[in-house]
Amino acid sequence: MIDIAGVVASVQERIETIRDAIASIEVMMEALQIADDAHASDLTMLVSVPYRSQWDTPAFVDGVAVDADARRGDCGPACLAMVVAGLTDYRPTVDECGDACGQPRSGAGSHYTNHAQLRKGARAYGLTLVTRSPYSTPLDFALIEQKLSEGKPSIALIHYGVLGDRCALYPDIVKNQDRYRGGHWVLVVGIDTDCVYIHDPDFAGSRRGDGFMRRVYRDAFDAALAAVAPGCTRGYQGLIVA
Ligand SMILES: [Ca+2]
Repeated sequence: MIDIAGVVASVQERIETIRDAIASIEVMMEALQIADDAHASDLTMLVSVPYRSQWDTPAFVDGVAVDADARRGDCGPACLAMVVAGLTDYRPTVDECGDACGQPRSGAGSHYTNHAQLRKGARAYGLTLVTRSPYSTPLDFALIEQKLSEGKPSIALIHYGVLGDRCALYPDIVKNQDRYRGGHWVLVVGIDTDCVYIHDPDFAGSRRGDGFMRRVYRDAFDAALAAVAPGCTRGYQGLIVA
């Protein structure tokens, strides 16, 4: 004899148990969604750009030739090489970008690049770089964020010594940066509520990887961007991709 009423009660009890379990999962999923939304509101913007070091010796990285042997002060051409690799089908070496910029390989002018040289170098690869400074429109967070939202990194001129003084993330190389008080071109590839992410070409050898998406607190980066490096007339300058 089957106790129909007993079986029905048992099934109903199990259904209630399953309903409770589903309700718990729904609550959990809702909590996860809230957490995800909160994270998304951090305004993280990143663009994917290959990294190049200004100290690269002739080699292949991910199947692409890299070489930055021709000059010492080639942080500018290194940033240009990254922009070109990120936004075009060209994969020039840093040395080739230096040549395109018209930067001498030795003697006077071989230790730095200026705005006009970087604009000239970009044109060789079909890109238009536009100078930004307080004389027109300063290169600030608002402009950097706008360009990142367009999928374009920006080349910023920072006072490297100021950044070194305030960077808490790489204390073992702060002294190296402190000794360098000049201007330095870096590529801004991302930003969020706390930090700016830069491809800093001044990383070599075993530390090369640390130059990739180097995370710098916003206030530290802002101070380095605002500071007037020797040889520069104003802070907040750099180049954006048109
Ligand atoms: Ca070099």
